[in-house]
Formats: sequence, structure tokens, C-alpha cells
Amino acid sequence: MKGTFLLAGGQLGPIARTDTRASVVKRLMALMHRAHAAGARLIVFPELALTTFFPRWYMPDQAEVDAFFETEMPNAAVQPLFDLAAKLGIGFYLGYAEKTVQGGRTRRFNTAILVDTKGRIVGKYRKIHLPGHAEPVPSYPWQHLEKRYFEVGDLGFPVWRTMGGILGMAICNDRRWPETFRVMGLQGVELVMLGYNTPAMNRMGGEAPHLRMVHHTLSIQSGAYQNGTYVCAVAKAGMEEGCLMMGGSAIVSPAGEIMAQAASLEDELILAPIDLDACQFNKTTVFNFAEHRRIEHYALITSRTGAEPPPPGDPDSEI
Ligand code: CDV
Repeated sequence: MKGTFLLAGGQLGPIARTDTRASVVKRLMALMHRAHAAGARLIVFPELALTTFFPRWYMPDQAEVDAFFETEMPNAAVQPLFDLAAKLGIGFYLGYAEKTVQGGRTRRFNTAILVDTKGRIVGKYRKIHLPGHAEPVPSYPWQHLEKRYFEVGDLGFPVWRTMGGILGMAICNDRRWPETFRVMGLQGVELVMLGYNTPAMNRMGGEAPHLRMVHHTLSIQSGAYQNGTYVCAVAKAGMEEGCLMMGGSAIVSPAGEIMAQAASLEDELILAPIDLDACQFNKTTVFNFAEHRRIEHYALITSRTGAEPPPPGDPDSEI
């Protein structure tokens, strides 16, 4: 697969709260069939792709929350997708809510897996930049309780040598943080795959709707350019349980250009030809890290979390 291959993004339209896993998996399989028919070798699906985006609701009953989680992967409902991938010889990225027991402790993560062309799980990523709140905010039209329902991912930002390239994963809000891309860039990543669920409006107000798309494309285009990597970002879109989710799934080249972008807010396939060798231009010129990075001046990046402006100066000397 090294060299040129066709990459697909399988955007999903809305998933209702009452939709079964089986019905969603059918939609994923339909997209996978279309991707394969077009000649694609890898398809990227959204974040939390098996259910509605449940962190929008405050649910005090943990059993109700747990109904949105998978305790095994693959499981009976998702196995047909794995079987189809192996049969067609197509890899995939899939986001889902993961409930697991580690060291006798139940843990819950917002997770993505990478499955290779033989249907084997070759990579797992657990979302690190969890947005939102741990407690509901009554004044908001909908909640964003990822900090309540998930732990911060504990796997870092690994990359995997698989399917002929160096592949990495991230999830939704991660794309807004340059550190996400740079940590993978420092491992030579050539394709970052990322699923997202982004409401088309800011629930806190104060942001024109068109800026949401600007911020999405700005983030993935700069991440691609500054690290010489392809980025494939795939949405769950449309009016989902009263909340309009932004579409705009896109594949970005290592030069930072958008190569393909979804036009609808429904199930939609986007495709772009990938030449992993094209990553080398940026990686060996303006973003030749070994040559140009100045880590002796970057200590604050890992030693300070929040911004701390310097103390106020003399007001008379301010301009
Ligand atoms: N699922 C997400 O991580 N959504 C956030 C929203 C809350 C801003 C995002 O960054 O798109």
C-alpha cells in the first residue's frame, strides 16, 4: 500500500438515541462497500460512531450511561463490520465509547481503533483533550459532559507502522491542539485519522456559526502542513436529537490543502488519492525538525499548563 492509495472518509448523518447498534453498523458497512467499490484501501469513520452523541445529556443513572459503552471490541454487533473489512481487504478507523476493567478498576474512555486490511485491531487511541464539563450547566441548551463520562486517555499519541505507512489517531477536540499533531509529527506520522462530533453552534454563544467551520479546517490544515502529514477528519453530522452537528469531513494534503470535503450533513463518502511519499517534502525542508526545531526554548510547553502573563508593568511606560 506504500506509495499511492485511495483513502476514504465515511461521514455519518445523525444517529437517533433509539437506533440500534445493528442499524448503525449496517450504515457503516454500506459506506465501506462504496469505499471498496471506488478502490479505497482505508476508511475513516467518526468519533463515537456506534451511538448518538450521548455526552449532550446529563444522566445521573450510571447504568443508563453504560448502555452507550462497548465492553468488548469487536463484539457481536460490530463483528460484521470486521468481517466485511477482512473480506474486502480494507482497513478502518472507528470511534466508540470503551468500558474496560484495568487492575480491578472500571474505566471508561472515548476511544478509536485502527483495524488493518485483514480485520485485525492494530492500534488503539484514547482521547486526551476531553472538552466540556464534569457537572451539568443548567443554563446551556445542551450539555457536553465528556469530562464526566470519560477519563483522560492513558495511551499518549502513538503511531503505528501499518498498511504501508506511519499512521496515527486523534479524536475531535484533539485537532484544536497543535501538540496533538506535533507529538505524532515527531514520530514521523504520515496520516492522522480523526473522527469528530462538533455542534454547528457554540452552546455558550459568542461565536458566529461560520467560524465553527473556519476553526475546524484551520486546525486540520495547519496540523497537516506543520508536520508534513495527511489528515483525514470525519464528522457525525446533521440534526441529531435536536442538536445540529457540523459536517465538513475533509481530507487534507501534507501541504495543508483540502483535497476532498463532504457537501452534505448525511451519510457521505469522501475520497482522495494519497501518496505517502509526498509527506517528505515538508518533512525535509521547512519542517525538517532535526534541522530547525529549537527545543531549548520550548520548555514551557511541557512545564506550564495554563497561561501566566507577566506581572503588570509600569503604567507610565505602557504604549
Ligand atoms: N466531541 C468534541 O470533542 N467536540 C468538541 C466541541 C465540544 C467543541 C470539538 O472540539 O469539536
